[in-house]
Amino acid sequence: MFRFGAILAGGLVLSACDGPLSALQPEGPAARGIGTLWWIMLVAGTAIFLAVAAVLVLAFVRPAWLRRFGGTRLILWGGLVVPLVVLAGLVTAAFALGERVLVVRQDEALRIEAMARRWSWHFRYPGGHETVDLLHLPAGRDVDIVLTSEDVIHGFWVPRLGGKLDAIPGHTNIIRLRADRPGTYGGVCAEYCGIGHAPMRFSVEAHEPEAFARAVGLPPDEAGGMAADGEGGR
Ligand SMILES: [Cu+2]
Repeated sequence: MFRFGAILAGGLVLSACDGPLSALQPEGPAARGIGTLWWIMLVAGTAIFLAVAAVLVLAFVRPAWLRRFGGTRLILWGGLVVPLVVLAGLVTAAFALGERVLVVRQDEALRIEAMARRWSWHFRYPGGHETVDLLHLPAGRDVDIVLTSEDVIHGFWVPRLGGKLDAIPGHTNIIRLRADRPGTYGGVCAEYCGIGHAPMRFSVEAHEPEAFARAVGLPPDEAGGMAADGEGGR
C-alpha cells in the first residue's frame, strides 16, 4: 500500500513538471537561467537538509561523536561558516543568471505592447495589428513586451520563456522574451486579479520570421529585415 502511494505521489509530482506552463522545460535564455537557478537551489537545499538530518540522527544515536566535535565548533561551522559559503554561492549564481532576465537597452529588440484587462490580454504589434489572448513572437529574436494594465495589477508570465512581471495601471514595465525555436507556449496571469483570474490565460506562438510577419499583418518584405536584425541579438 505504501509502495503504491509512493509511486502515485512520485508520478503526480513528476507529471506536474511537464507541459506548456513548465518552468522546468525552458525554451529561451531567460527561462533557462531561472531554471538553472531552480535546480541549483533544489540540489543545494536537498544536500543541506540531508546534512542537518544526519547531524540530528547522530545526536540521538551517537551523541558522543558530536560531543567530541565540540559545541562551539559546531555552532561556528554550522551557524556561520557553512551558511556564509552557501549564501555567497547562491547570491553569486543568482546575480550571474539574473543578468539574462534584465532588459538592457537594445535598439534592435522588437517591441510588442501588452495590455491586461480583467480578464484578458491584448497585444499590439508594430504595424498596429492586435490580438487577444494570443501573442505572436518571432523565434530566435529578443522581443521586449511593454506591459501595462487597464484596471488592476495583473502578472505577465510565460514560464517556458522568461520570468514574471507585473502589469500595472498607469505604468509600463518591460520584460524581454526570446523563444529559441518556433512552438506554442502557455502564458498566465500570475497576480490575483478577481474572479476571472484563474482562466486569464494566453498562448504564445513563436514563428519563423516570415510566418511571424504574416501572422501580425506586416508586409512580407519586413520579414527579411527582421531576420537580419535577429542575428544581432544576445
Ligand atoms: Cu490575474
